[in-house]
Amino acid sequence: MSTIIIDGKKISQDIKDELKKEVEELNKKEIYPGLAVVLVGNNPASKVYVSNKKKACEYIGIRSFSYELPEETSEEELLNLIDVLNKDEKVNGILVQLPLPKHINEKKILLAINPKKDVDCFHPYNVGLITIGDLDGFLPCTPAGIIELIKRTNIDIEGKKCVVVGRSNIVGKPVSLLLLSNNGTVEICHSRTKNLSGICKEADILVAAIGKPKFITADMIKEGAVLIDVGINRLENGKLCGDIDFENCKEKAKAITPVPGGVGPMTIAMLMKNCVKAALMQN
Ligand code: BQF
Repeated sequence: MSTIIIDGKKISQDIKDELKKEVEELNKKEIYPGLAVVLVGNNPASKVYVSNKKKACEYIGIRSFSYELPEETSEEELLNLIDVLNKDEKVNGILVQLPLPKHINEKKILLAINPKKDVDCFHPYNVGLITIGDLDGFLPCTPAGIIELIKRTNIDIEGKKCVVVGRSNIVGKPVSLLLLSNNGTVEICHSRTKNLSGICKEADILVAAIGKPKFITADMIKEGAVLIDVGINRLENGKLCGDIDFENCKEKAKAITPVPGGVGPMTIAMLMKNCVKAALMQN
């Protein structure tokens, strides 16, 4: 059997086309979804991500309001902007691009965003809803994108042994919760895990969100495993590579996501989905 290369670019395009139609219908009812995109500083990767998000808004027909603030912006200034956006009825979703400059307390900023406009699903209230298994509100973008990739490839999660490598608040922890809500049996591994290799080798579904290029090698995976690569690492030659050694693992896997063009585009598509949901909830 040949390996399925999970085409995140194609699947995200399908989702964006579905959303485009939905927004056309909303427009007929005079509902115009709007997203505020806030970027502080000059992180080159953040600039690319923000540009990807604005382009997706434009494609779908979501209004985007862009705020590009200098690196020296104070925490108070940013909090003031969030306060204005929280009160602005044209703004259904507020996205503050992470990471923020070191002099700004990220936690304080995320707490200030109105949970009803928290399209990244980073506010503790929304994280709490995910934790108690209430998936009716916003879903965290990268984790939701991963679930969508798996489902749209017709892979069952129920009863499967899912191993998540990485425990970040943005990916590792929330994707574990979503896999659990989908009746997966979930094990979370991290830098202090003993026998990481042995645990990975038991996974039917392996999610790699470590941040180390080609960390997962063929000897660490089970024959026929589904491999989801969240890593975006830039190599010295300028090329992007994932946390999974793609060439080395792909023969052994049942399905695998590429980098780029796997999970990344899905993150954007699910953000757009949250924006449309925000507009619906607020109207
Ligand atoms: C692709 C992100 C780490 C930290 C903060 C498409 C994106 C990436 C890759 C993208 C990411 C990663 C985003 C591809 C947004 C995903 O073709 O493979 C899109 O724009 N992402 C972010 O906003 O913040 C991050 C990763």
